[in-house]
Amino acid sequence: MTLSFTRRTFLHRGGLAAMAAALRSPSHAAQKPIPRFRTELNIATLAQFVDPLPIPEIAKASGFRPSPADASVKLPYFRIPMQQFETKVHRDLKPTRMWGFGGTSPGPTFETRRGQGLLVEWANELPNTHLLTIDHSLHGAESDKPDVRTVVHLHGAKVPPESDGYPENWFVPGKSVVYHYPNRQDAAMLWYHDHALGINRLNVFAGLLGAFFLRDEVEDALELPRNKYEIPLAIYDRAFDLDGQLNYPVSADPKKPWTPEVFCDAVLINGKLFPYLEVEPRKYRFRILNGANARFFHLTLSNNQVFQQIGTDQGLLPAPVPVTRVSLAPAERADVIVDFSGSRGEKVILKNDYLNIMQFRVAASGTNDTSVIPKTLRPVPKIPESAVVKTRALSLVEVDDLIQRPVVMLLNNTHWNMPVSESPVLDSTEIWELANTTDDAHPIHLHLVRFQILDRRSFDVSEYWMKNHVKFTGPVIPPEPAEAGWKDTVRADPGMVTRIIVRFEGYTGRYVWHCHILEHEDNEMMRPFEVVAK
Ligand SMILES: [Cu+2]
Repeated sequence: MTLSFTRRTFLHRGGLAAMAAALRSPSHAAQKPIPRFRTELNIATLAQFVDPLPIPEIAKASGFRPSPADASVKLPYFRIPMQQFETKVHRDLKPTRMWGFGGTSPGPTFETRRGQGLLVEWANELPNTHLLTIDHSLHGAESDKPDVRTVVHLHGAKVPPESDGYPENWFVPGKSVVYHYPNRQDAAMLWYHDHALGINRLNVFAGLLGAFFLRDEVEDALELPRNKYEIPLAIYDRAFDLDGQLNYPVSADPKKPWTPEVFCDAVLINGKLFPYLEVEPRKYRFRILNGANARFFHLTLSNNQVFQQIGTDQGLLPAPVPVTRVSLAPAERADVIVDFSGSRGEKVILKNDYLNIMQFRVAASGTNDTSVIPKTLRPVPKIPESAVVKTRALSLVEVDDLIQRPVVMLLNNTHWNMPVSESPVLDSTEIWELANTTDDAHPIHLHLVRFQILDRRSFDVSEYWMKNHVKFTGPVIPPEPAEAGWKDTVRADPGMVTRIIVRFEGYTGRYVWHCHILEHEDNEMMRPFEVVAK
């Protein structure tokens, strides 16, 4: 097959429209395989706001076991099984077969504290048949691999490499692993999800994700809304067939069912379609996770009220940032406060772009609200560029075929199984310059570390390919105020160089960095990196 490094055009962005056009044309229909879409449920036919928002249970420890780091210390021990089950995503739909942790999707929420480590036994109790169509042409998902295999990664956690959920460390039904989470990091909303090589997008789409809260004394001191006034919102899109079953889109080629990105019209929040939440006329803290495979969310409130954004992926911002729109790329998190005290007796809709996704029913009266929105939250000292010992120029690349269909997505033109090329030294600081040569934004996630965004700047992509040289074409753009905190995932915009500054702290060993569009990650847009000793 001849490949070319062309940029993507609207041609395959509009893949569904092109496919529909092909189906209308008998000559094209005769040449092309019939797309294997099952009849998709039309979400617009469903009643909105008829189901209450589910709040996942808090995970419960089943006992104590010795710490792998120090046997004299006993750590809380959790056993979380991955299972298949049926659940109703909407009052008027038949139960949907899903995968989840502890029998729910999202799985149970972990409530943990800084400095108090814990052990989790992740147990694969799934059936031997996958719910969704596997693409055996993808690296790591070949036909000789078992269809059902999982490995769990705690996104945003600073953990030893053997507990990080390396994509090749998957295990099959009937097996389990025990991971150690030391929790030696600042308060933040982390999340756990599957990370198995070549089928990660399918395992997460099937439901394998959950939230993990890490608390500390700095957060405690802030008098933020808490307990029933602090609500996790895991948001992700799915498609369903007429029987209410998950319908993961596939390409028209049965030998290569992979699709470049999956965008679906049904937006689930904590596992429900169009849920509602009864709230008091007071402040609420919402911990929002974009758990989608590929969709970017742009959240607004129907009364144009502001969200006070108080935190990013890796914890509190220096000060609240008022935003009328919360933008989240896949895997990013936003910590926001919404004050409903001005909306007594009203209904406020949470929207994604112009579409309703959830309703808040504000009571006419309520109890006294003693929570506050502090003027300052937690200092985020800038990592000095003078500390940098190495700057890495790294490219984001999409390889297309001759009719500009994406074939593979790469980091720095290297495949997953090529030798490690990024080996930062423990406790050293580096700048990573992510030159995005594609037409899409890619959320880039580094395991183990937290980092800061320095800036973004547009560059001439043609010159970059022809002369291997970055010629900037625009001004330096600093991070938006709502992303100027500690991050673990950064939006690398198309045609821009995005610079991040990272200190590699915690552990030596093998980790990964990757695009968090799961379709990209499963098709080579993931690379190992190795933190080496000083
Ligand atoms: Cu990507």
